[in-house]
Amino acid sequence: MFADTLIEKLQKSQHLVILTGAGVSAESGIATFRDALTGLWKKYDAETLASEQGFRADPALVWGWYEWRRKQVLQAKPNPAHYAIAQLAEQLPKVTLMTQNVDDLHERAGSHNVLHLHGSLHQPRCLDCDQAYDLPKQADSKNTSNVESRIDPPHCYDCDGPIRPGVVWFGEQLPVNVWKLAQEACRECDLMLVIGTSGVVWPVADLPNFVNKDRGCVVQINPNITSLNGLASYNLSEKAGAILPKLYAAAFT
Ligand code: BV8
Ligand code: ZN
Repeated sequence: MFADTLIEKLQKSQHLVILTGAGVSAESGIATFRDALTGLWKKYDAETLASEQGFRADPALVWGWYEWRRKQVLQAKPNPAHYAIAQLAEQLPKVTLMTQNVDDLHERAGSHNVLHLHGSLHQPRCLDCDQAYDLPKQADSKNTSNVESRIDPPHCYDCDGPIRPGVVWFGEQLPVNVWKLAQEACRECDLMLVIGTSGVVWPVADLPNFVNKDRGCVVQINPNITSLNGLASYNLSEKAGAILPKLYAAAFT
């Protein structure tokens, strides 16, 4: 099933980087970013809704979309891919897990210190003063139906500004410290697994290029071809939830 060289590299890794995208949560029933544009939102494109301009233009439309997505996440469970990733971190001396996903499924599968390159659905904050806002654990009751709907965002306790999702929108800079840590980890690692990302969004799409060509090796896990296929030394064209437990078993049991 796997090349001996790949298994050996995984077993001997002194610093493994794992970069995940929406594909790792797909088998938990979380729509990937582009698929998430259904219903009320299907006539919009992701870059419009996932932007400050989009939010300012229609806060209820954008907040409703994020509440719908947050409800999906609250009802979802980690899948075997998330658990296999958490197990790898227990087996190896150093694993840096970085994700483009705004869900908390890695954490709920037992992963720690996850670098959220594009923020999180669970850290909303004030658009005007940046003050954090505590969302109720369950998604907005008005949005219990399956029909996607507009929801007026709550307002800041301090300045009454509108509360925005705690994600990195298009046109926004990634969290500076998280980005720095991600670049450093990719430069230093001896092996990088890139799992379930289309590699179209920058600057994250550039991270595999930071891996040292002599010392490092990039492995892609994605049932589809992406822009990374040329760069990766191994392309495992399988679903993450199916192949990661097998890869873990081949290397560590
Ligand atoms: C910035 C949070 C500057 C929000 C997200 C032209 C060229 C280059 C760059 C640009 C350009 N025009 C504009 C830009 C910049 C822009 C960009 O990259 N645009 C793209 C569309 C071209 N980038 C930005 O704006 C970034 N910021 O550049 O700031 C700056 C600098 C300094 C100071 C100020 C400003 C910010 C980008 C972050 C955007 N936020 N998410 C939210 O979630 O709502 S990005 C969002 O889309 C996701 O996080 C994800 O990263 C990305 C893609 O989403 P998906 O396609 O759903 O997911 P993914 O890519 O992960 O693909 C799914 C994959 O899974 C597929 O390949 C599929 O085959 C695979 N799969 C499916 N099932 C499975 C599977 N794999 C394994 N197993 C399975 N079962
Ligand atoms: Zn405020």
